[in-house]
Parts: sequence; C-alpha cells; structure tokens
Amino acid sequence: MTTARVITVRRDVQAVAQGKADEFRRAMTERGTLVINVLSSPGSGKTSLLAATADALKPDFRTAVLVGDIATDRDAQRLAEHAPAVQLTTGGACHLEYPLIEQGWRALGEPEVDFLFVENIGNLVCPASHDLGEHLRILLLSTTEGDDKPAKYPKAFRTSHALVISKIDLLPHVPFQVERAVADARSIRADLAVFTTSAYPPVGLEPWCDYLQTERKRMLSGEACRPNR
Ligand SMILES: Nc1nc2c(ncn2[C@@H]2O[C@H](COP(=O)(O)OP(=O)(O)OP(=O)(O)O)[C@@H](O)[C@H]2O)c(=O)[nH]1
Ligand SMILES: [Mg+2]
Repeated sequence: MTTARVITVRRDVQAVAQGKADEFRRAMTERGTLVINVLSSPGSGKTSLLAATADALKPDFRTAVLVGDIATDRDAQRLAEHAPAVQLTTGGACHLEYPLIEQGWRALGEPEVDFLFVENIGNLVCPASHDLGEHLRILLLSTTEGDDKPAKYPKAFRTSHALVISKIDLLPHVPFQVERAVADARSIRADLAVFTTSAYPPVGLEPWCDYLQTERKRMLSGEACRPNR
C-alpha cells in the first residue's frame, strides 16, 4: 500500500530569486548604472555589437560587461580591450541566472559604471524566462537568421524592450526583409523599439547609443523600470 505524505514548502524559491534580482536592480538604480541584458541566437553578433558600443560610449560614459557562455572565456578576452569584462561560464546551462550576475559583479570589483551590459548565452528560448536584475532587455536578430523568427520565438520578443537587427551590411546577400521582421516582431510587442546595425563596418551605432542614454536618463529621473515578464 502506498502512503501519501504532504510536504509543506515554507519558502517560495522562485519568489526568493525574484526578490534578489529586484534588489540588485534597485541597488544599480541608486548607483546610476543601467543594466542591459542582451539576448540572441548563437553568433548573431552580441559580442561584436557590445565591443563597438563600448567604444562609441567611451568618450562620455563608463561601461563594463558580464559575458555568458557555456564554455571558454573567449568573449571576455575579445571584450577586454574595449571595456572591463568578466566571463560567466555556465558549464552547460543554456541561460544565465541571477546568482551568476551577483558573482560576476563582485569579480568585476563593483565598479562605478554608467552601463553594465550582460551578454546572455546564445539561445532564443531559455534566457527569456530569467530576470537577471536588468533594467532593459535587448534582443538581437541578425540578417542571416531569417525575417520569420519573431513569431517562432514569441517570449523573447514579448519580454524585450528593443530589437537590434544586426549585420545589415549583409542585406544585399541574404533574403531578409527588415520591414517583414519588424512587422512580425511588433505583432508580438507593439511598442518594441527597433535599431538596425552593423559592427563591420560600424553602422547605426548613434541612434542605438542615444537610446541607451535616454533610457539611463529615465532611470536617473526616477521613472519606474518596466521589466516585462
Ligand atoms: N558581416 C558581419 N559579420 C558580423 C557582424 N557582427 C558580427 N559578425 C560576425 O559574426 C560572427 C559572430 O559574432 P559574435 O559577435 O561572436 O556573435 P555572438 O552573438 O557574440 O556569438 P555567441 O556569443 O557565440 O552567441 C563573427 O564571425 C563576427 O565576426 C556584422 O555586423 N556584420
Ligand atoms: Mg558572444
């Protein structure tokens, strides 16, 4: 005969994790640091865009990067000449979770920076479900991935504030229609901000960096952060 046992869980584990991410966001707001979580498929150009962005912001702003990968510190090495960078390796997990952000922030030395970028693991599925304590969530979609992707990965698009269409230098060579991708993405999230960029050569960085500065000013003026879950 089987017997049933009732186990009472006294702490909601997810609520504790969410509370810590919220606390980090509040602490970073008080320091004047805008935290930006960057999502995309593998190889969409996250590291390339972050290197170019750090260079473009450098004259006026301080930046740092936490960069996630399953293995290797290659991206942190690439970024090191552009901004202080710490590699977060998950050892197999397909997304970053908040405790790694806390560790990485300590490893960076908790610097006084205006922008803290977090490059998530290349994956359009799992990272969409994890709040890292960011103020902004940015999604990269490169022109080599196809303009039909937004509706196929709706959560990533629904929970992001802005879409960066990357590698636009390749538009003459690929069957990617920017208008089609934007319409698809905005059918999921109507107020999605959209930017088109290339890292090689650098194109479209000014409107993108202006957007980051505007979002930081909103945060500094006390406007409530709008995480989308
Ligand atoms: N033509 C072109 N190639 C690019 C551009 N941006 C990145 N690449 C190339 O695309 C490849 C992937 O770029 P990464 O910046 O490593 O992409 P990532 O999203 O950081 O990749 P993971 O971290 O592995 O997910 C590299 O070979 C880059 O040189 C771009 O704007 N145009
Ligand atoms: Mg990368």
